[in-house]
Amino acid sequence: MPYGTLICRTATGIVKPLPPELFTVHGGCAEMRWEAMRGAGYHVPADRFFVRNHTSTPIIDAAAWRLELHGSGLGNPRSFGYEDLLALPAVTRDVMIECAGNGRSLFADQQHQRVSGTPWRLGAVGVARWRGVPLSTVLDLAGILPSAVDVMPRGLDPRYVSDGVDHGRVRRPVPVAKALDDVILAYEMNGRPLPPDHGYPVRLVVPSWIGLASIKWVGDIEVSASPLASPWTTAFYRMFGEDHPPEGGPVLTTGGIRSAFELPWGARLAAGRPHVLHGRSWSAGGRITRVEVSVDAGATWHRAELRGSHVCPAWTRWHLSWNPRTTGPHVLMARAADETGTVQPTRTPYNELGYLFDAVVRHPVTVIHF
Ligand SMILES: Nc1nc2c(c(=O)[nH]1)N[C@H]1C(S)=C(S)[C@@H](COP(=O)(O)O)O[C@H]1N2
Ligand SMILES: [Mo]
Repeated sequence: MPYGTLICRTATGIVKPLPPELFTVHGGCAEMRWEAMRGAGYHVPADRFFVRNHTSTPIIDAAAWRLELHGSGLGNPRSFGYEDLLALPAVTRDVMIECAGNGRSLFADQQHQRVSGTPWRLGAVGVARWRGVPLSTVLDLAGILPSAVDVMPRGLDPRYVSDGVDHGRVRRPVPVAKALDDVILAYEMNGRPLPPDHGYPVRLVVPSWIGLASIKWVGDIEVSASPLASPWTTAFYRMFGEDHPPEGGPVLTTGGIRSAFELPWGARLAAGRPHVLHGRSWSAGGRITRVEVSVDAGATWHRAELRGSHVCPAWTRWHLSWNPRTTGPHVLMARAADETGTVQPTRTPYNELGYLFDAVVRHPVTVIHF
């Protein structure tokens, strides 16, 4: 293993505790329970931030770790140690990371369609306050050339082998324009060094793009004067299926628009008294401008009250009060609109790998006698 990397040896391959009140475990991945955000503040605390690993969390010694920059797009290829990065001017930013497959299980639940991949409900998303060095700073120090077109970071976690095919280490190119724009090489999450599961010692944070682009445990970055590809831009993270070209649709970049209630799935609420329904909405396209809530499966809609700064690329909190009178099963729905005029649709077009489910989610609750 390079740089003294050890691989964590728990059943899930995840280091942090995964208590059932905070997480639903899917194999080597852990989904945040939305009720864990009730009263938790704007940022997702590290103890409940979702984990999406292709293999398992590596334990890396920051003192021995190096970030190698190499490739035909650099005039001054070089490497950086952890302390070198800490010494460079830092930026701090609230950024959401969301898996492209977030909401995947809803293709089956709501649209009766079969898709493959981790069956996330809506908890493969989180906002944290990230601190680190702009990727552009490091690329400038490595003498990025005008001819550079793609920048490909690669993780130090084990090679990803699926169905007997070795895809190598997790990596995915980002075009130079995005890499120089707002990408961060982050070493802190919510004011503390990154936890092992979230990329310690250093990960990329790529605002507004699907979570995969935010490569964890980055060990090297290739900067190339010719276009780069990886299985994560050819075999995965494209739209496949009947309505898409045989080689797949365009490589996925930005995420979608979604909403979630800070309630358990199947929550029980007492009849005859007011409840405040809390939730969050987000869109990679821009600020959230409106959220409507339905408590009767979409028959009528009410404007929710938005709270705080309506930032992008993070989320907006909202609430609405509800006084349920009739007992029995109810369906709650939240529908967000963003500043570009995009509104959550009632259906998401099918794709085989179940990416970017953006339709309004039908959240079941039961109203009980109190
Ligand atoms: N090296 C590496 N980086 C990675 C991954 C991985 O398995 N290995 N998973 C990606 C995916 S698909 C997502 S959604 C995000 C999840 O980040 P998190 O585990 O910190 O929530 O990390 C991305 N970066
Ligand atoms: Mo992901």
